[in-house]
Formats: sequence, C-alpha cells, structure tokens
Amino acid sequence: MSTVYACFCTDIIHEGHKNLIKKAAEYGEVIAGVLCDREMVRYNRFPTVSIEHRIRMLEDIPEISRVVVQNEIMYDKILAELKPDYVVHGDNWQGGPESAIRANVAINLAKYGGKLIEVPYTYNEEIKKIDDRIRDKLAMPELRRGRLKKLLGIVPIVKTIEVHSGLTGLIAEKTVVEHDGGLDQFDAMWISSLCDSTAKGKPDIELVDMSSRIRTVEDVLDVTTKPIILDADTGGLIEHFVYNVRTLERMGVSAIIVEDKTGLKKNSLFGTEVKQTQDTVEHFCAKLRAGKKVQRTDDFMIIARIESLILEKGMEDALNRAKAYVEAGADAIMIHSRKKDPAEVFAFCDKFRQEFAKVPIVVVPTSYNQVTEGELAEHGVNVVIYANQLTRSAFPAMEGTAKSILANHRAYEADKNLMSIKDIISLIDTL
Ligand code: SPV
Ligand code: MG
Repeated sequence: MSTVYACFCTDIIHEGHKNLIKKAAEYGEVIAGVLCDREMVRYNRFPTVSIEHRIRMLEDIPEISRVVVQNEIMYDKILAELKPDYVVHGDNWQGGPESAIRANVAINLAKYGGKLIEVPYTYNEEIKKIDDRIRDKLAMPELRRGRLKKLLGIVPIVKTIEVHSGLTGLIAEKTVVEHDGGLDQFDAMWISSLCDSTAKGKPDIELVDMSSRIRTVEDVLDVTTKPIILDADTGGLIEHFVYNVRTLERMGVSAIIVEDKTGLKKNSLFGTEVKQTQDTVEHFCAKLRAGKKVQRTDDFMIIARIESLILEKGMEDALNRAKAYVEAGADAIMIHSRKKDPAEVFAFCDKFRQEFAKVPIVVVPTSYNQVTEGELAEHGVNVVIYANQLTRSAFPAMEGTAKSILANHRAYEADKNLMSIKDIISLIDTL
C-alpha cells in the first residue's frame, strides 16, 4: 500500500483539515506529522495546546494510521526518513514565505520520485471564526503573560523587536521571512522608553509618565498576540513601582525591565557624556523585592538591568550587582553596554553563567550590532532586544518623503517609495 504524509501545524482540526485528510486517505495509508513547538513559533503562531495534545488530536482521527513529530519546518529530514509516496498539502502555500516550504517539498520528493498532491484550501466563515478565536485567545492577558517564560524554554534565543504603536506592533506580529532554509519571525515585543518618548517628540528622561506609557501598551495589546517586555526605566519611587507592577501584570505584560539608575534618568547610550547616577545595590534590591512581593502570578517577570558597564564602573561591579539582584528576586538580568564590540558583554555573560546556570540573560546590541543571535546564544544569552531600529528606520523614510513633497510641490515623486493605499488598508485587521 502507498503511504501519504501530511504535516499539521494547528491547534484545532477543522473542516478544512478533515477534507485534506479524507483526500489523503484516497492515496494510501496516512502518516500525519505534528510540527514541534519550536518550529510552530518560528513559522506560525504560539501553540495554545501542548504537543502531546496535538499528537492525540491526530491519533484520534480514524483515517490517520500513525503520527510523527516533524522537528523542522523544511521537509528534508522527514521525507528522507519516511519516503512517503505522496505528500498532501493545502494549496494555500503557493505565495509568500510559505512558497519556500513548497519548493523544498518538491525538491525532496524529486529525489526518490514521490508526488505532491495539493488540495484546494477550504475558506469559509466557520474556519475564519475558528482562526480568529485562536488569535483572540492568544491575546488574552492570562495566556499572553506567561508566554515569555514558555518561549525561554522553547527557542534558543527570544528575538524581540521594538514597538511603540499599534502599527509597529502589527509589524512585529506579522513579519515573516524565509531565509537559510527556514522561516522566521519575532518572538516578542519591546516597548522602549526611548522610542515611546521619541514617537511623542519628547526626551527619554521619564518625562513620558507611566499613564502615557500604559496607553501605548494598550494600543499594542489591542492588535497583537505576542508577549510584551516593557522598558520600565528606573521603576520610579518604590511606592509607585508596586502599583505599576500590579497594573502591568494584570494587563498581560510578560516582563518589565527596571534599570539601576536613580534621579533624572538619561538614555544609556549617552553613557558618561551626561550626568547619570547609579542606584545603590541596597535600594535597587529593595525595589526588586517590593515588586516581586506584589505580583500575583508566577508568569510575570521583573528583569534587573545593570548599568555598571554603561557608567564605566567595571566588570566586578556589574557581576556583584547581578548576584545581589538575583538574590533579591530578579527573574532575569539585562546587561547593557555601549561598546562597539561585544567583548565586555561576552565576558559578563561567561562569568555570570559560571555562577548562575539558569537565570536568563537579556542584551540590547544597539552599538555592538555586528554580533549575531547565534554568537550571543553561545555565550548564554536568552533574550536579544532590537531596541530602536523600527523608529530609526521610519524617521529618515518619513523625512525623505516630507522633503520630496516640499521640493516638488506635489506627491508624485515620493509615491514610488510608498506603500500602496490598498496595502496599507489591508494591513489592518477588521472584525
Ligand atoms: C530603550 O530602548 O529605551 C532602552 C535601551 O532603554 S537604550 O536606549 O539602549 O538605553
Ligand atoms: Mg529606555
């Protein structure tokens, strides 16, 4: 009997999947693949049910004779292993980044003479509703909040991009690329104090207060499902900090990062060019302890950000503070640097890892931007934050358009660089 292989990356079996399975069974014995969590996250969205649940869900379907786990989005290994006579897939992968998977399947089937069967994808209101329901579920505070901790256990490094509005949130949510034989997307969003302030035309000195920052968080929460890490600056007065921890946790924010500075905070990338004061270890630890004490779930993370390297206080100071902050309850450490190369960050991570094998490390490679995610992960980094690149790319693009319209007294010349009206309209989801 011929064998037929179909891979599923879904949390629910709906009518469309059932149609596909029925069609597959016409060609022979059906082997179903379940895409593993790590690849689900890169390719699709975060699973709302466990892999064990997804396996059982397929095992319960009478037409399926066997279920296997597919560990890579591309089919090289699984097809070499199973050598099915047919691969069955919906025909909705012919455009966009998914077409790379289709091409990969074709190449691998050709190696041994297997065939691809494409089943017309079922589009109907019911399926759209199911899809919307999963997305809505992912956006709910209870489900979104804990996802950062879960991601830390699934992906080699949590890739986080700066967002400061609903629109930038959509970019973080929806951008998927095909490269190096796989698909990729961002795992989480960073709401930067620098970019949130800049978007409002204000300096990054805690002038944009928490009420206003929370408004930005809500705009992002409204249109996305990915976890949020909020830049909480110094956290302010301990008496205020505890209230903000409660509010942000309740909203579904996954983590806040508080930096060990005090007084008038200036952006770290100024380094020692401006007057900035580092908090005492005792006072900052008291702030961390107070925050940890008031949070109500195990999901929410308070991450301690160390400014010793920024303020040129030395590696020893950074490491001593890291130890004290972890002991005070910090869920992770962010080490910041404004050096052009990652040497001091690597040195910190290597030493920190000797003492703390499990405490996550967060980095922001803005100035040492040649470093790759792979290199950071090798030194034990768990979260990389691209902290300001969307803002910095948007500003020159907008300024260029403004200059072009002024210079030409019309918008015609600028238009070739612009997104079409049709595309900008379809970018926004409608209910
Ligand atoms: C931010 O993005 O606001 C940060 C990171 O705090 S940095 O600008 O490098 O200080
Ligand atoms: Mg900041």
